[in-house]
Amino acid sequence: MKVSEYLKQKRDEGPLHLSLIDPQKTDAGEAERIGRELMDLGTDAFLVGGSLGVDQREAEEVVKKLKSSGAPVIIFPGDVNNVVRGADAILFMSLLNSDSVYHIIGAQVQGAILVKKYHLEPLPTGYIIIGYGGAAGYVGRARPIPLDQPYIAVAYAMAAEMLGMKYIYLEAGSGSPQSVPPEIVRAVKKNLEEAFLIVGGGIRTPDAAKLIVEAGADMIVTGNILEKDLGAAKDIIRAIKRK
Ligand code: 1GP
Repeated sequence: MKVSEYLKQKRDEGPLHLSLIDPQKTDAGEAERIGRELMDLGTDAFLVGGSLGVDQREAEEVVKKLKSSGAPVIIFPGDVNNVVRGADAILFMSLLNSDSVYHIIGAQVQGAILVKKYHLEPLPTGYIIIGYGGAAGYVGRARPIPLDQPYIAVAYAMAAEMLGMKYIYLEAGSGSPQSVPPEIVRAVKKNLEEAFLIVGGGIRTPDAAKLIVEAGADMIVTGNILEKDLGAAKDIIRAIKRK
């Protein structure tokens, strides 16, 4: 089954949890262990990627180990060096609020040939950085949307969907002190037709995760917390699946 079909089916059942593994921080052995545990905890898919220092060979190993868990593995590229063999799909994304043409369309032009060559299913994604932004915001030369300006985020998300993007990713930045405010999630969701709404960055507690899915997120992404505390990840997954 295509990953896009799988995500659609899952969305009909309720909000999804995506586990982000950064190959620069987590080696293949650890990815295999964490991957198995996360599957038992009910995660729906794995994202693999990072903003800095991703080694292609290591990333390929991480992908391979996560694949053995049985859940779809989706590349979440910080740059072209994240496009590796063996994954099922890729968030083929444009960092819409970047000031750099490279992050809006340059890297995608570089990566498209590899995506085809490696038989990765492209999931067309508008990536929008909100507030803190973290490494993704810094490296991607983003002009992050202020937390008190939901309508700027809405306008970006609408433009992305009108351009044909099927996934809208609101990113607060990995390790952000504050996750994307539910008011922004709600305003964006209200103005989308069919696109999936993905929200990530700084989600560390079940309450924060619950507020974000109640505001309309179809999928939430957690990264940091998985490396620090799988117990917390379990509570987050439970909280959103109970909705
Ligand atoms: C970052 O949205 C993801 O791209 C996840 O962020 O590491 O803060 O969970 P955290």
